Formats: sequence, structure tokens, C-alpha cells
Amino acid sequence: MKRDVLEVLKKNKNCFISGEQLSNQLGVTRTSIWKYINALKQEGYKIESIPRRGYKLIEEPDTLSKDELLIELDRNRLGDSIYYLQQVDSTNNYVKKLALEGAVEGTIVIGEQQTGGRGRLGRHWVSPPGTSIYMSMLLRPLIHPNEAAKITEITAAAVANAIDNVTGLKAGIKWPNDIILDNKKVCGILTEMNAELNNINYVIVGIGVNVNIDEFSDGISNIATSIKRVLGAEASRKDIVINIVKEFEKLYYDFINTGSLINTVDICKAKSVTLGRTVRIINKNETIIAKAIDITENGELVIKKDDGEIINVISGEVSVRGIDSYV
Ligand code: BT5
Repeated sequence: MKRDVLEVLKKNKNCFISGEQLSNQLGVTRTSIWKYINALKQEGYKIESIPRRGYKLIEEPDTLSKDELLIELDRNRLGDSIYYLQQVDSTNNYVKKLALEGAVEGTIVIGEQQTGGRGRLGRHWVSPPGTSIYMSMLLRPLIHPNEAAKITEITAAAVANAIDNVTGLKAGIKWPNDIILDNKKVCGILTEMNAELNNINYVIVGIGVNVNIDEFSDGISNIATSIKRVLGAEASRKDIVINIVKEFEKLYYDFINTGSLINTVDICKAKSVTLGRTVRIINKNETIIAKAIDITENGELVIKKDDGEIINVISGEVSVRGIDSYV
């Protein structure tokens, strides 16, 4: 019900709506309305209340709360079930727990802060409170496990589009899992899977976006950036999350329904900061230096070595000359 009150206030933002109107429209007493309004004020909403005129929503906090997201996502296939946590070790770990309890595809977990945020290969993801997005989505795709890497590319395309839609910036994609602004990493994606030989039990897509972070710790200050640093102004975390889910949903079900990744690949190619550059790829114990020349319709990176040999890379650690720690 609090969400319904919020939805009506948002539709009438900056206009008064009386307690009586609210109570008639939502079918609850005026005392209940007053309680929900107080709860919203506690959450940071600025609501003016004037006797006989009613309530006026003046300002909304940039919260990623379940109420805010569900108002926008209630007609979507993903995001029907949202968990919003003030603190969590890792949103991927939390989704894993929910997945094992039988949670449905599209379940989303969002944390305001992570105490054990993870990158690939057990690396640490810097996750300070209140300024960024830490979210994970549960998927149960009926695809072969060897196709799971495609979900990372779908996510990268969705996040890059979402950043562009909300901020007007032009985000780049460093194949396969980094989103880049001004040659630095603004978002990382961690895709994890639980599968048997021929079928997937679940996939967890974890997304970390540096939105309004001002400064980074020494360890990553030369490779990391935030939207605020590049844009010169704060961006709405909520709008970015909603956009990510909507963009992801389009590309994901397009892939699931048609079996083709082509719409995602088109975005990844157009936004690639990898193509045309020299890359260093570390795969298991082997290091290859080559030029990135294409991305196939299945999302593989095509590289050409100095001796002319052409290799299709499905996954691996990629450093791009000029973008990150590659020297
Ligand atoms: C990634 O790994 O880029 C995947 C990051 C995924 C984070 C999300 S947050 C929500 C969900 N829950 C989790 O626990 N994880 C996911 P990788 O490609 O391995 O990059 C990790 C490297 O990025 C680190 O070793 C640092 O060098 C750098 N790094 C760490 N924190 C960063 C940050 N906030 N911004 C930019 N770079 C960072």
C-alpha cells in the first residue's frame, strides 16, 4: 500500500493531493494514509503536508528501494521480485542462496553496500555505500551451458545502452565484461552459472556500476572512473537500474526466443573499445598478443596474431592497449 501512495504522489509531483482523495482512491483510512506518508518521509521523501490541502511530493531521494523500482518495473518480465538490502556481502551470493531455495527467473537483488563484492577469479570489487549500483539478477535460461558467456555480452550491451540513455554519455564496451568511460572502467559484470553437462540450473548476472563516486582508492584510481566524474554531475541510480533491466529484458528474450545474438553483437561491435586495438589475452596458462579484428555473430572475439594466425576467443582475460593496465 505504501507503494500505491508513493505512486499517486509521484503522478501528482509538486501538486497537492488531499488526504481524502488519497483515501478514496486507495480504499484505506486517512489515518493509514498519514502513516504511509510518515514512513515515506523517514525514507527521505520530501513531502509537504498542509491541513485541508493535503500532501505534496517535492523531492525524491535517489533510493534503489523495492517500492521505487516496482512502480516502474511492474509490467516487466524481469524484476517482479526485488530484494533491497542496506548491506550484503555480495549480491551474487545472495541471489545464489535464493536460487537454491527455488526463486524464479528475474529475481533481482540490490545492495546499497557490499562487504565482500567480487570480481572474476575471486578478485575484489570496491563497493562503497550509497553512491553506486550493486545488483544481481537470477536467470534460468533453457540454453546449453556453453552458451552462457553470451549472457555477459547481453548484459554489457544493456548496461552501455542504459548509461547512454540516462546520461547522454557514450559508454564503450571492453570485450567481454567491462563498460568504459574516458578509457576507464565504470562497470564490471560477473556472470556465474550452476549447470549440469547439458543444462543450466541457473545463471547469476552481477552488475557493479560506479555512479556517483567522487574518489577511488589508490589501488584502482588509475583504472576506475564513475559516471559523476565523467558527466560532471550526479546521475540517478534508480533511472540507470530501471534502464538496465528494460534494455536487458529486450536483448535477453530476443536471444532466448530466436537463438540469435545478432542484436546484442551489433551493439557490442558499435560500442567496442577493443576492436582494432592490440590486445593481450590470458587464457589458462597461455598469453597471446594479437590484434582484435572482429566479434562473431556468436559473440566470440576474433584476434589476428603477427604471424597471421586467426583465433576465435570465447572468454578470457583481455587487456587492451591504451584502456587499462596493459603497457
Ligand atoms: C569484474 O571483475 O569486473 C566484475 C565485477 C562485478 C561486480 C558486481 S557488483 C554486484 C555483483 N556482486 C558481486 O559480488 N559482484 C558483482 P574483473 O573483470 O575481475 O575486475 C575486477 C578488477 O576491477 C579488480 O581487480 C580491480 O582492479 C578493478 N576494480 C575493483 N573495484 C572496482 C570498481 N569499483 N570500479 C572499477 N574497477 C574496479
